[in-house]
Amino acid sequence: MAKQASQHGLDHFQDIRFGMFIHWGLYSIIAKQEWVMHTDRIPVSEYEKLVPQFNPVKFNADEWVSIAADAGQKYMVITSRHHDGFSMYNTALSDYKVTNTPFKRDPIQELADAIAKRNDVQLGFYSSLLDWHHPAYRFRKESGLAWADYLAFLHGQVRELCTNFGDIACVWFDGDWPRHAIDESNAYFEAGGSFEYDQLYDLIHTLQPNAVVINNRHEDPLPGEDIQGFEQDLPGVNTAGFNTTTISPLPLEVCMTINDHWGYSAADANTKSTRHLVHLLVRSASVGANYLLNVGPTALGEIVPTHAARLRGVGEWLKVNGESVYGTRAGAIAPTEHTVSTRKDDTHYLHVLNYTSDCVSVADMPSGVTQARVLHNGAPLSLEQKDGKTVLCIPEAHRDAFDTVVVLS
Ligand code: FHN
Repeated sequence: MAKQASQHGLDHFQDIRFGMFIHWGLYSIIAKQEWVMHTDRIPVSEYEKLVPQFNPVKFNADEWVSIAADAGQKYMVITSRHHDGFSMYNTALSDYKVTNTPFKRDPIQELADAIAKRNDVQLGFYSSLLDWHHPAYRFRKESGLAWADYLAFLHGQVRELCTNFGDIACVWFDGDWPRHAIDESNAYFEAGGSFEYDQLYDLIHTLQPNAVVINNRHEDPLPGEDIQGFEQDLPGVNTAGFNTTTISPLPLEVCMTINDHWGYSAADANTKSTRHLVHLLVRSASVGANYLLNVGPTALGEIVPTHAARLRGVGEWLKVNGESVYGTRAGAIAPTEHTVSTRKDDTHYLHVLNYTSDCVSVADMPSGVTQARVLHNGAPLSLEQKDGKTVLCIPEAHRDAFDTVVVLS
């Protein structure tokens, strides 16, 4: 039987609820998102010309970690290597890496060091299963290499990620999508191989027993995966067009972009409002899912100021209302268009997201609830029974602009 993360790791991952996703790499220079090598059909030899241009002189690991911490994000998942095959840390397994750019520094090591100075954020790694650059992935005929060489590289990098940076939160795989393979991702089918997930996952669970494994396959989870992930949609919803609507009993995670792209895209000004981000966070929490919210830093190494400001806005809300998110599990009160709920044992948190009128009626109030108060100021609210429902009226003075949390106990 495949190993899983420790129970402590699984519980902890669910307790922390909110993370920062970071897509950062050579593609940030072109500023047309992380798939630009594929969408613009850039040959490897041309794309490699970005290497001597990468010099993110404004990168400051302490600042990135403090933005995440201010936002209330408890983990950061950064692209150690995206589909373009460029490693963003000083891997011993490739020369195609950040330390061979004019920047010379290892930003992931710097993030790990910045995180080690504090105790409120953890590091996790995105690792791409497909690789548009590695000679053993797409270019076996030309290079004379075998699929086994690619596996040795992939597994070797995962070993590095699990040994070089202290305790990590997760390893987050991407690039194996059985239901919609692209040309380049077919390379491993052609090789007749597999990613040898059993060994890969066992490696992680042995080296980092508390780290969780997520594989963004848009499919039911495989043995050894600890979390089921959903991309750009809440669990069970499929507006993005590639998510499975089947929800497994595993803990869940929703990943989303703060605008419309993962990697930096200069033309994308469609940043989600702080209010909407709070709603997506609590809607995720209400169905038992973490919310991993992506930013795509610039080629100079900055988190876009508007993105940082929106994140900090979420953090302001969490400073007062965090009790209704961290350490909670899926709510017992069914969600409606305007309300969702989270739960910690016998305490229920009703999140009032929109006011169509002054009062909210709850059809399925959990038995035993006799008291209600507003979380941010402690104001008591009365619970009235009407037509078989519990009605709560929230005076305007007690409302929060994003989400008024009512504690029901
Ligand atoms: O192809 C990637 C994409 O670039 C990005 O990394 C997202 C993040 O979930 N995952 C893939 C698409 O499913």
